[in-house]
Amino acid sequence: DANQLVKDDSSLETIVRKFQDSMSIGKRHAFWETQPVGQFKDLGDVSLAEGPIEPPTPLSEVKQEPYNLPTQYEWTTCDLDSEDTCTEVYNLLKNNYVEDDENMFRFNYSKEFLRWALHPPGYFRSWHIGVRAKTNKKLVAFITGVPARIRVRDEIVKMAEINFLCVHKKLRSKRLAPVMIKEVTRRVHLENIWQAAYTAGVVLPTPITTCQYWHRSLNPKKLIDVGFSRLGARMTMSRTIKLYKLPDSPATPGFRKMELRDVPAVTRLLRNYLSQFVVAPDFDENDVEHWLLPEENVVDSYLVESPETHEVTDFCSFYTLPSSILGNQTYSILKAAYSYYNVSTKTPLLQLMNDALIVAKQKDFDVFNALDVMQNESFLKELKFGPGDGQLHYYLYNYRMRNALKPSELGLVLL
Ligand code: MYA
Repeated sequence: DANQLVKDDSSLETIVRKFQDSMSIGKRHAFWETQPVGQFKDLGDVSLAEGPIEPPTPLSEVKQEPYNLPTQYEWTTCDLDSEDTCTEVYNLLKNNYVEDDENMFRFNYSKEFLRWALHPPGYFRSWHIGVRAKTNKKLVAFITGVPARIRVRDEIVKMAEINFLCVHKKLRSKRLAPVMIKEVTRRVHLENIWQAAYTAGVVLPTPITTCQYWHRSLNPKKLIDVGFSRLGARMTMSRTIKLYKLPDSPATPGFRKMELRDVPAVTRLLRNYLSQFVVAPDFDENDVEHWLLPEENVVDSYLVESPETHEVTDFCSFYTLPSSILGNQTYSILKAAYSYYNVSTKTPLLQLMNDALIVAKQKDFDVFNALDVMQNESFLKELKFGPGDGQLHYYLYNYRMRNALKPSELGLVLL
């Protein structure tokens, strides 16, 4: 391949990772073995029905007091509308959240992004949970949930989407994470919700599917300079730059930014599109307005409005998630766009996504990332995405799937 991504699926690494993942199936999980999740030992057991693992309990039987933390720590509910609290959360994540395997990059979610991600329609402030040190009140851990309706086959299930689990680097491996997970579970139960969806880079009991990240270089020189990718065999820098060059503006007539007035049409388009996947969100107009209406430096959405009929026929979107570059003299931030929801009915998906790459390049993103979910496989190779080394496992809590899904059967993107 011309521009090998170091975060890349070169075959030896893949073999090693697959081996490690297969070994983790036999690992003990002192916490997860106690939870209502699909267990590895049940894989392939056809006698187990699909659906909830445990029934709901009466709300009066849900534990009313928070779980106990080690005595030096206390619970806090984080109000992201408070500039100070939002800054504390931002800094905790900026310094302690997810890194790649080689510790070269760390997610750097912006404050605007965090507010957007945590304030969808019907959100509960009580699900934005922090832990502080009692002595100096420093925020040392975080976990969040937001409500969502997720369809699994033909059932619409009220769920919590769990995200931003983070324990300060100095407090790792002290079994704080299980307490945080139990506490968010308790607070979700108090709202009479009994299922959850989440993703993680680690293998836990038991993924409903395992997806792969693909990366499309927009600024190959910078990506190579910071070690995100490397020059392919028999490639020069100038040939590489030429390879990834894109037109200056989108090609599809009627391609434009989504506006508030488009919410009904986009909702119809998206609902119809998502109905083909086994697991997908059940978006209504309020959800679409929140999750897909463009917001500067958070989410971008474009659509194709037919110049003749003014019908909205196609839609594409991506969200903005920069990463800190750890230990580079020249660059400190990698600007990454992540493919979100895309729907094509008239414009071929390949052409639509090429236009998405063009606008992402115009907006100065360095790389465009996409998972192999939904119909993404149909454009990844042609549009010069390369496979990454990042695996993303999808999970459901208290909902058993009989079999794992293919990534292409999944219609859900979590942030
Ligand atoms: S995924 C992003 C997770 N965050 C990071 O990777 C940031 C960097 N890492 C950290 O901050 C820490 O390493 C974390 C673990 C906090 C991840 N999901 O306290 P420990 C299990 C679930 O000693 P630490 C995201 O945000 C691990 O297998 N479990 O470990 C979605 C072990 O259990 P077991 C995880 O390293 C989160 C136990 O924790 C994860 O200090 C979804 C060890 O605890 C993980 N990513 O802290 C959460 N990593 O012995 C589940 C480790 O059994 C939600 N563990 O193997 C479930 C649904 C809840 C709601 C239900 C409502 C009904």
